[in-house]
Amino acid sequence: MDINQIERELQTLGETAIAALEAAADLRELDEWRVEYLGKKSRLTGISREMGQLPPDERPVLGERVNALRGHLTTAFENRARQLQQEALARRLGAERIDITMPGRPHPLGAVHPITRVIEEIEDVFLGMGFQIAEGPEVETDEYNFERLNLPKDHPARDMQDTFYLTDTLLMRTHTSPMQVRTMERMRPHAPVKVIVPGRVYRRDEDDATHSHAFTQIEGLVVDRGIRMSDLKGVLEQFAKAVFGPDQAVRLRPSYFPFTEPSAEVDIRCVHCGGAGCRVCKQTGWIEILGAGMVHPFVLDLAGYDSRVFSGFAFGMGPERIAMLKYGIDDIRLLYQNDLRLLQQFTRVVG
Ligand code: 2NM
Repeated sequence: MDINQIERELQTLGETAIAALEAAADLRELDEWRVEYLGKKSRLTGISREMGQLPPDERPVLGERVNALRGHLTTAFENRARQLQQEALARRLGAERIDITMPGRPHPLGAVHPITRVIEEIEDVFLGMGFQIAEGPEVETDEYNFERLNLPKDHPARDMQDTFYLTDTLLMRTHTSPMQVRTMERMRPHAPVKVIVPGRVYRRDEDDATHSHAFTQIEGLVVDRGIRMSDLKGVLEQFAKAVFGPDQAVRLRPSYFPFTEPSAEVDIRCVHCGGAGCRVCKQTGWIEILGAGMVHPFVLDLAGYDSRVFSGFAFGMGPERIAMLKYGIDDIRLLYQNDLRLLQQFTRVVG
């Protein structure tokens, strides 16, 4: 082996290696290249070993050539490696690119049912006036649904409410008043009561545009020393203004309920014409939305409050009716059919 021959081989080796490096298409092929041209079994390493057989004065010259080529190939390898890594990254970024101008995927949002919405709004109003909220069983006893509310078995008012009986003594509650009796019993004999009771009630009505056999009620009850009918009117006025607008007014008309005395029907200004008179209010300018009255002394006594010391007022309303007035719904059945065309109008906007 003479030095000229080796120098020629180094020359060819360099050219071949650089060409092969250019041809390496990915990081795996690049690694194979490194093993072949710079590894322990590479020709370059082989030449380094063979140099030992050359005459001593020729070794430094050739050693320098070999080192120069190794340095050159190493630099070229590193450059190619960087280039391939950048290409791989660019390919990945290209494949993963997100088009931020695309419209977002629709994310369907549930709607709050108009009855629930009205209940929650009314609850907020009464919570703001210091009321508590109580809920109770839909299956009630004859005792709590009727007897304790001054509706004995032979009372004609009991026919007013056609009842779903489950047994002789168990029934589906026809109003939420039994829960108010239960609340009084828990607070007696002298704690003040200030509570509203929302919930489902049941009556054997034929379903039509304004009646349902299952509907919702919110009843309110305040019991304390010195409660007067003007307190009732003030509370209902606050309620009417909060739910139907600050210009609202309430009007009480005499009525009859077995559990209140005196009793009243409560009107607000017509939400449709504002009081001028229209089809909705039958030209009266007023719309009935509540029943109310001073709790009958007999009901107070039965619940354990001394009616000579305590007095109270109570009222009841139908969230369905209020939802229909607020949202212009003219058939109560629309509130129970869960037709998306109605429900989607009550989607809450978030954000
Ligand atoms: C109404 C109308 C008038 C009422 C009475 C009571 C109780 F339990 F205190 F006796 N609760 N609710 C009442 C009074 C309900 O709904 C139209």
